[in-house]
Amino acid sequence: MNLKESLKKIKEESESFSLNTKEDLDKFRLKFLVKKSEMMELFNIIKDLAAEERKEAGRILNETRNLIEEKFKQHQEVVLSKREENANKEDLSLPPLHNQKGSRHAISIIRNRIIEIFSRIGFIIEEGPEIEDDWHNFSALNFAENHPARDMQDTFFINMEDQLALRTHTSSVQIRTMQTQKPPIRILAPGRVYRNEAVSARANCFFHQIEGLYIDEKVSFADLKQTLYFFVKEMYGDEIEVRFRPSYFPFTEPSAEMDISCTICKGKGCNVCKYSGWLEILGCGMVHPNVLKNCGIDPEKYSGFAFGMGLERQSMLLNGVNDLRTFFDNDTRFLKQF
Ligand code: 2NM
Repeated sequence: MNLKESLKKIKEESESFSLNTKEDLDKFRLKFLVKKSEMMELFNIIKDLAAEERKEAGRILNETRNLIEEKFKQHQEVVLSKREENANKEDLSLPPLHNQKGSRHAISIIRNRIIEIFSRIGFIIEEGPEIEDDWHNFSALNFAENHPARDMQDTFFINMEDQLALRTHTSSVQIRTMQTQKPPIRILAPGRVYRNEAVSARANCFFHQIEGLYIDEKVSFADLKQTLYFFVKEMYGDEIEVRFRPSYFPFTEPSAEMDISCTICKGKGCNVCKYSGWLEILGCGMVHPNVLKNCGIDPEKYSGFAFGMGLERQSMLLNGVNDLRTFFDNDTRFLKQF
């Protein structure tokens, strides 16, 4: 086969060669462009040719090599720019990165914080069932037979025959504890409670409470005030101001509500405290003698105080959340802020 025919064959092969990937380019280069390739080996023929033939042979060799080189360069540019484009796209075939860390729920954080503060002064945790009977949820707590809270409108009953309902507060846990333990009693009852209410930014059909109870000989209202002072200073800071307002609960007498100076405006007046400078944060009082009696504790010998607070409300005040429903929408963009 003479040089012309060999070059023609190589030219045809190179023209039908598809050059779409990096691998194609590598194969092409090995076949036509490296020193030991079929194409380049042909240049060795020149030295064996007669002097008058060399010029023409060199010309057609160079012409073919240039054509092949040109094709290679053009396709290389296209393939490389395509690779760059793809490098900027996400590669869906790669294994996932395991960096989706969860976080503790805002309500758990506030509950743990409150428990930690009270545990420093000797309170321990008690828990009880979420489905309660009428006696533990209402009667033992000195609710009158016709009290409106016993109404279907306020309470989720699940069995009318046995008067079983979802607990409306965790006070039923305190009742169970007083029935089974002897004073001194110093407990916290954290848990979920249920109320048949229209859902809004400030009310939900379930929420979370922590209630506290302290029973011993000679426990006074001064003990209650000092304990709760300690709690709010630890919780909201030393500068916080406190006031008590008289209130009413069936299970305590006297009863009070505790306010703190507004955490947003520091008492100057803003729309969070409705321009009063104060925020209501918990209810409290001295345990009613009837409640002690109902649980087999002698009210002549023992007295005690109790208090209760909503966890959603505490978290809203501390973190500036303005709609309590967001705690349970389970939108991770909200949850991971805490
Ligand atoms: C509150 C406010 C005031 C309370 C009373 C009792 C019990 F069982 F000892 F009588 N437990 N919790 C209590 C008192 C709860 O929540 C706003």
